[in-house]
Amino acid sequence: MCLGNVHAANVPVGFADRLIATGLNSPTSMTILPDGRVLVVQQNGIIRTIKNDALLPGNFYAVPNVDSFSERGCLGITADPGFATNHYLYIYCTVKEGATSHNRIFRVTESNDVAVPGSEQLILRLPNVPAGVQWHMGGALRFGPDGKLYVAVGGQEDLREPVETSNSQNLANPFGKILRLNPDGTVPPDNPYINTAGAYSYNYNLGLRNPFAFDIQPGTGLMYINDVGAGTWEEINRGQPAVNYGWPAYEGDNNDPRYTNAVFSYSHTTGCAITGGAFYNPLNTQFPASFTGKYLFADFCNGTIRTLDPANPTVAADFVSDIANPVNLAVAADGSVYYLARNQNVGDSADVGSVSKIVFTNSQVPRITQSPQSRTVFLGDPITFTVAATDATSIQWQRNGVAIPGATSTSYTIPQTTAADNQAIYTAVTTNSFGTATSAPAVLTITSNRFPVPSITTPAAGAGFNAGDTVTYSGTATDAEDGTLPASAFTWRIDFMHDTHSHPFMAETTGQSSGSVIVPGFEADAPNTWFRLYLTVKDAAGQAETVFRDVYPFGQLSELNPVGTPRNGEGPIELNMNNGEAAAGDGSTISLGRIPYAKGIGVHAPSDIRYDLGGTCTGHFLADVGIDDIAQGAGSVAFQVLLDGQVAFDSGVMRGTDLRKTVKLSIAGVKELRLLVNDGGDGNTLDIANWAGARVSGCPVPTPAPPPSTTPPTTPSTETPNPSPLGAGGGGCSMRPDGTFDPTLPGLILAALASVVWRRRKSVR
Ligand SMILES: [Ca+2]
Ligand SMILES: [Ca+2]
Ligand SMILES: [Ca+2]
Repeated sequence: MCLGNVHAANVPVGFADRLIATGLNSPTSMTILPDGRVLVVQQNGIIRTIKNDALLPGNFYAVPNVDSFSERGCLGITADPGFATNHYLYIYCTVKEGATSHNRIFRVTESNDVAVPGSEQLILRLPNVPAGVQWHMGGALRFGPDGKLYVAVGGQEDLREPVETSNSQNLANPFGKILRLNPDGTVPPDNPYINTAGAYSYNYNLGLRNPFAFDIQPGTGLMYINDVGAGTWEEINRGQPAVNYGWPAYEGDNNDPRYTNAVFSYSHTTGCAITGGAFYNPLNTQFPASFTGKYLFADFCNGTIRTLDPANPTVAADFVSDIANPVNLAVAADGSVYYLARNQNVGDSADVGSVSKIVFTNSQVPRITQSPQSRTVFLGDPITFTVAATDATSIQWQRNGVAIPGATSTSYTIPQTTAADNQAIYTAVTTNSFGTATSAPAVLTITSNRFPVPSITTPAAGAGFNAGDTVTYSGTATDAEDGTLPASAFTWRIDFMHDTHSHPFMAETTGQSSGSVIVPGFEADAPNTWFRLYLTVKDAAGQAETVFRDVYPFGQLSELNPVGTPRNGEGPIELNMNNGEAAAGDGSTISLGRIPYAKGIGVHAPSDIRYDLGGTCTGHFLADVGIDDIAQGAGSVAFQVLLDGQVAFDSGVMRGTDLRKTVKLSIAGVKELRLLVNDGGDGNTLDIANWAGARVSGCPVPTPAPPPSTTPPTTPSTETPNPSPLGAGGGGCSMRPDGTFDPTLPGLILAALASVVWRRRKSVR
């Protein structure tokens, strides 16, 4: 198991980030008790106790019959305001009941750091999760100053339904709402919709998509709700009774008087999923006074905690960065701030969740932002340790506590390891005029056991899929000591990827060298989506190696032959790269708002491309459009999509500084797809435009187009060590791409949070 890759977050001068607990399996939420104990909820229903900042062995509670498929599971916890005397805790979980599942709020009673056996009391059972829905469960719980229990419930729809039929706009159900209930589960008689015919009587407001977190400010009762967006905007909404926040009519601000705008929202150029939220109003203030009363919120994708001032919520201030997938925040009574991180860019285990806390030390010694990692290497191979620190004026590496002469830079390399290096401990001591800070120790393990060599056979590199397909995966593994490894050595996992984050699709499956999985009867409703298949093999000595393969949906435009010769403003159009300059194949990875796209069409205005779809497709044309980041904010273009000669999409003038726009058009029965880009009316300097992630869905499997002059960027072979942070694991945690791999892709993020929408394809299954 690989637990080592938690690194310190980047905190401001005077603060410190302290790792409290590791090895948590997909944690989702936590609550801090008045005495400082922390209860951490895992998605699988296991709840753990942290006491005196140490993770206790054993469970606080194991919730029975939890359904933790995809985003379902245990998602929220809060303590009763009278916890000191009644010891009540309220928990939100998806629970199986026969063939159906539903979310429920229940209560357990704590005693001696565990839940009293048999103390579980059902508070409120929500209606069944609609059949097949896997995302947007919500789950956060908080008590208000009125003594009522507030519950955030997700829309429980995977797709963006029409307003008229959406759950979030339907008062008859609890989905996409904040609920308000008495702690015993009865309905408060002053609830806002209590006299509305047909309304679900617990509803407090409506029009939310996936309110994954919210908090209520001590003293003022101000409620801020974090609503995870679909493709463009993350919102913080002020929680009020009988207010409609507008999903799915709108995402982000609008001028429609029926809906209430967020108090603060941010686009997907600065994040992708708003997660934890907490007001800084602790019993004992520890942080500087400027923090008091601020709202702290986290973003899963960009790894930040920022602060928002409720008195002036137009701009958020930076606070903490470089957290690996924060999912939850909580303020302790002593004024420190705890956060849960998933850390799942490691890629080979779900057991890598961690709890850390941020404290104010008022110290100005250097801050270690990344400690060297423990590593296992083969005898004689080189090894490099690295450290990152801020405000350090010098660095000195130590081996077993003794300074290494000349080792004074941020990295330290042993060109050829020897047996004497086994179990040596390496640290980096950083110094400035205020004092020193020493990194966490890294242990070097020297092995004469060769790493196993996994290889994915199917899907083959370049293979695609359609919704409803049965996809077979298989692989082989050899090992220098063990020979061919048996099926028991294999572990498979599949993530569904979107932009720079991912969703779990197939959980880790051990013990088979091949298997199959059915791609559900949905078609991706967003560009830049694919599946990533991981194969991890372990040799007899337990040494593991992981490889992965990306598998894209069929219908990528880069695999379709255009009709005739496309028009392009500089050189030929480019496949799976931006236009670059006039030469064929000289582009780089398509990038919009720093999001990379492995697929798509790169053009330069003016451009005109036509495709013959033959009238046989039933799905959509999907693309993200914008000027490539390579233009560094320059350029101006307008995109148009013509379907059988009719303008179906017109972006208007888009400049290099504008956000990308997502195009989704029905192409049922459409014969000709035509993609036009003009120069925006001001000439075509740096008009490097992308049809990023462009593809057509619901089409017969296309005939691949041979792209002789526009081969994709060179990909490392399966024998090449992964240069990305993915490969930075400790002993037994290295990972390499198998087949197609874009070395510019950032570390993947395993998300339990949907910010992508799928469309269920009614015609399949
Ligand atoms: Ca071996
Ligand atoms: Ca070019
Ligand atoms: Ca222009």
